[in-house]
Amino acid sequence: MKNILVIGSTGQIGSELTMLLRRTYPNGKVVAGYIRGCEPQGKLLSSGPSEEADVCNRKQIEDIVDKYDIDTIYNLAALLSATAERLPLKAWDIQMNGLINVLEVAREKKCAVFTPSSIGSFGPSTPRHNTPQDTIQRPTSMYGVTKVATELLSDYYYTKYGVDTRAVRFPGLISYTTLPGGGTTDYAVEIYYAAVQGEEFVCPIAAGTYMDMMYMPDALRAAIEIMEANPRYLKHRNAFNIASMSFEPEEIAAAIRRYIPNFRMRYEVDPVRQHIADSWPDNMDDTCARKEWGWAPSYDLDSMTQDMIKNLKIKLNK
Ligand code: AKB
Repeated sequence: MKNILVIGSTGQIGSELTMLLRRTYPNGKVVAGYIRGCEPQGKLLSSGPSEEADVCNRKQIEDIVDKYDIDTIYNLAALLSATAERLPLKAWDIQMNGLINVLEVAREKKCAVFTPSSIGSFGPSTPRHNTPQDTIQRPTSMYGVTKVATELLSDYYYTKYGVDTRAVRFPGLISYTTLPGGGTTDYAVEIYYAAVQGEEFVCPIAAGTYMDMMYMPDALRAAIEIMEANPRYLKHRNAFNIASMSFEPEEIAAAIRRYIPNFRMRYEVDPVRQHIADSWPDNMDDTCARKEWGWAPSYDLDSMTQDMIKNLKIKLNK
């Protein structure tokens, strides 16, 4: 049995992860933590408990951990990369002061913690191709700064206090359930909505810009598998490179045209997002995740495209 608190349960990852955790641990309690203004709706609300859980409010987190006898915290509260460039101090507050709150509660109450890192934790001096697990991490965005610090602080709490912290470096995540918002990789979600609605897509990322991407079912599985992994085999903890596909805008557009032949795309490059994308790797090497806990993705660009289009047609009545 597991009792889990998901902080940020109504966001892009949280809305799906909370539901999957409830299915995976039917005898446990999976609490959907939310902030005011982002309350859970529909199945997320009706399928289990929910509580206001502002990551910046340590007492709130502590009370929920006590009330539900929580043993694992998924801390998904974060401003994504482009938003964090606009609101750097708010990003710092949520990502760093929030993380300290979670780690302190976890230390006192003996909880395991998953706080995701990202391809954003790398920077322009990182090797671009086959980016190794252990390498230079000198990001130039505020999002990246907070993600490297998240990795370091999470490892610190493990080595200093024995808090069971583990995580992955997520690529850009693609899903049809909840939109991301404020990320550099969001274009790879928005492009499918435009294609299914028969609209021309205006791409904010320049042709030729490769970034690691992943379909949400693989990302959710990774988030659960890393927390279930046998600690004896973990040489790393915060955080593992995980990869499944890397593409640039022309390649995803071509994948969509195999199913929607008249799909059109033009470019209006957003300088903020492009600057961030140019500082991130083209593709990561995930050998350590494969070796240490058996990570393997199931989706590639074509199978993801088929599934995205099929499900968006249902969702958007097309
Ligand atoms: C973003 O684009 O900011 C995120 C990420 C890759 O971490 N999707």
